[in-house]
Amino acid sequence: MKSILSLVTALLLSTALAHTEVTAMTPAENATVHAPKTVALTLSEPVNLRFCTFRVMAIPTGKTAEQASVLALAAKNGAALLVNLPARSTGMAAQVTIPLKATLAPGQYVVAWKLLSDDGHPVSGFSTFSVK
Ligand SMILES: [Cu+2]
Repeated sequence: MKSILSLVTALLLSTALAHTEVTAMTPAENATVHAPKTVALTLSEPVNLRFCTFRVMAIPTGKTAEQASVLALAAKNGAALLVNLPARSTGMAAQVTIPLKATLAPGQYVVAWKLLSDDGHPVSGFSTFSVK
């Protein structure tokens, strides 16, 4: 029984380790910056960009950052409410640069992502920054 438990634990740990994470980003989480031209993310391992979605959007009044991230990920590529330019990237990369529309207005923004991990599981997350 004990060995089965440790096997299960080992499997759970290896599953967790296989999930791709965002390890760094610019603007940094919760940073206040002058209108950036791009958002850059560093991932814990290369992912196939074809199966990943990256979105940047102003957080609508009355919405939390998490709610805004869900809206951003559900929006069509190139939708007017997004401030990132439409992307059709393919290939493997651990460094992702998201180009933004010209001169973001002051306010709070969410960066939302949905990645396909190496093990085939989707991983989504978000970060926020403010433009002064
Ligand atoms: Cu997984």
